[in-house]
Amino acid sequence: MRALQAAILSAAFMWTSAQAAPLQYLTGSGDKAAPVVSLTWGLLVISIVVVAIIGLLLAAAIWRRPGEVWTPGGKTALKPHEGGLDWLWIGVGVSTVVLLFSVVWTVKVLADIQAPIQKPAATIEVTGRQWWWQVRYLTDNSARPFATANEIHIPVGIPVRLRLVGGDVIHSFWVPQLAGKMDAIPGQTNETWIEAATPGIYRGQCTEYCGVQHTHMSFLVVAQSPEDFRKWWDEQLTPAASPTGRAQLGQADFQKHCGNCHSVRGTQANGSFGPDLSHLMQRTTIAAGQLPNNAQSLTSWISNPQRMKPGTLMPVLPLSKVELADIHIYLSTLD
Ligand code: HEC
Ligand SMILES: [Cu+2]
Repeated sequence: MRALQAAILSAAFMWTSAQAAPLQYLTGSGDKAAPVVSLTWGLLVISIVVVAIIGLLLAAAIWRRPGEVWTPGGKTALKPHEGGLDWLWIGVGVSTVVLLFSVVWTVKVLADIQAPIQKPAATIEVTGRQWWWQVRYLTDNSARPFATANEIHIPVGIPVRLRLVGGDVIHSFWVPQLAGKMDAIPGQTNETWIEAATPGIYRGQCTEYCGVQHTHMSFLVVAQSPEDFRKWWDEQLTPAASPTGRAQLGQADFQKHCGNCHSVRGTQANGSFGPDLSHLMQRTTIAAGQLPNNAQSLTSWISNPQRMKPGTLMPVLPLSKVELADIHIYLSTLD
C-alpha cells in the first residue's frame, strides 16, 4: 500500500515538473540549439520522405504484379522483366546524393557549434553523481566560487562554459532544448558550452544509464537576465544567517546527523558526499528534480529518502519527531 502511494506521488510530481519544463528537442533556444534543431527537423523530414517513397514504390510493385505469379489455375512462370537494373542504379544514385547531403550538413553543424562566437560569461563545473548533479561556479576571483546542486543558473544570451566530470560512474549531461549532449566521465574533464536565448527554465536529464535511480537524475537550467544572474551569484555567496530558537536546535541536529555529507557554508556542516544545502530554499526541486521543494516533500524526504527515491545514497536516519521538525525549521531558514 505504501509502495503504491509512493509510486502515485512520484508519478504526480514527475508530471508537474514535466509540465513546468518539458523535456523535448524539437524546439530550442540559443546559438547552439538553433542549428541543431534545424538539423533534427531536416533529417526527420528527409527520413520520412525516404520511407514514404520506398513504401509507395513497394506498393506499386506489388499492385502491378509484373509477370503474374499466381493464378487460380496454379502458378505461371515469371516473364523476364526488362530494365530492372536501371532501377538499382537510380536507387543507389539517389541514396548517395541524399546521404552525402545529410553527412555534409551534420558535419557543418558540428563544426559551427564547436565553440561559441562570444567569450563565455562563466565557467561551471558540473559533476554527475549517483544520482544528482554537483554544480560549482569557478572564477579567478578566489572570493567568488561556490557550490550548489541540481539547478544551474545562467545569464541569458551569453555562452557559458561547462566542465563535465563523472564523480563515480559515467553520466551524461543533456539539456535537449539547449543542445549539446556530453558524457561526464570519471578522471576526465569534458568541456562544452551552453547558451539560452530566452529567459526560462530548461529541463536537463542524465542520459547515460548510471544505476537504479538514473531516471530520477534530472536538473534544471534557469536562464535569467545578466543582472539577475549576477544578483543570484552574490546571494549565493552570502553566509547563512545565525539561527535562533528551534532553528538553532535544528542546526545542532543537522551538524550532528547530516553534516558529514552536506555542507552549509559558514557552519560546521562541510560534507561533500551529498548536495550543498547552503541556499536550499532557493531551489524549486529537491532530490535531483524528483520532488517539489515544499514543506511536505522536504520532511518526507528527510524522514525516509529510501521511500521517495529507492536506492538513493542518502540513508534513513534515526531521527525523533522533534529532531526532524527542528531540522526542517532550520532548513527553512536557508534561503
Ligand atoms: C551518507 C550521507 C548522507 C547523510 C548522512 C545525509 N544525506 Fe542528505 N543526501 C545525500 C545524498 C547522496 C543526496 C542526493 C540524493 C539524490 O538526489 O539521489 C542527499 C540529498 C538531500 C537533500 C536534497 C537536496 C537537493 O537539492 O536535491 C536534502 C534536503 C537532504 N539530503 C537533507 C539531509 C538531511 C536533513 C540530513 C540529516 C538528517 C541528511 N540529508 C543526511 C547524502 C546524505
Ligand atoms: Cu547519471
